[in-house]
Amino acid sequence: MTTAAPLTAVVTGASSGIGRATAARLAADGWRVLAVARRGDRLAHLASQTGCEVLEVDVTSDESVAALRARVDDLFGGRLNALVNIAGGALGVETVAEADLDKWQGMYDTNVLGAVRVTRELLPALRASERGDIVLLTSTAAQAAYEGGAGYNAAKAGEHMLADALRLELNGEPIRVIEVAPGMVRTEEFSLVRLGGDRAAADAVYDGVDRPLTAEDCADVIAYAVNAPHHVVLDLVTIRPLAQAANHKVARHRGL
Ligand code: 8X3
Repeated sequence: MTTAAPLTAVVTGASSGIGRATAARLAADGWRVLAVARRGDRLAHLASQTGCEVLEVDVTSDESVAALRARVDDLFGGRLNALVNIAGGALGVETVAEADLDKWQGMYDTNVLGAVRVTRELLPALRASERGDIVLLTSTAAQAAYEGGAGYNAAKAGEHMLADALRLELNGEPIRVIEVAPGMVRTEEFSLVRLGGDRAAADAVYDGVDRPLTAEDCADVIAYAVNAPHHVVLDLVTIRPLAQAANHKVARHRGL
């Protein structure tokens, strides 16, 4: 009796939050996972805890992403079943009038160009597997603007359009394009990074909210999508905590 070879995945942004949780979850589900991010110390910890293979990769660098492709060729024989694009995030909450263009550039570079760069480089390996998935982690910020959000709204809306165009371009090929758009997720770093390391401001984002989503909640949805029979495509999944009806409509309980 032959045993089917494990499915293979690359997860970007795997040093923390949703990327880390997704890499760990897919490894626990029996996938061979190459978890990539910029921070080698965190990757080493992930590897020791989960058995994921790891590689330091900067999605904003052509050279670094070419090295990722070489590693996929070595490790997986050039056949990749899932590319999970998580690297990205938000920088700042300035209004358009106060826009910090370096932050806007940074968000475009990681969320949009980073995802394009990695996807373009790994598409041959996804094709070669004949059972490919491209997951793009966008956000509800791609669906509705909010004050102070324009830079992040624009970057995530750009990534959403990347997903939609790619799905059309790959129609007829055995590659699913899956967009997962979370609302309020409490992770160790998302708000802290966005708010420049201001811990009190980061904690206030979740103040009084009953159970914001966790990184593991999002990893569950991604795992469901990539483990589903391959003719079933969750092309866009929006996930919010029960307490959040829309970006601006969040039930908060204070002092109860
Ligand atoms: C996170 C959702 O509301 O902070 O991607 O933009 S929000």
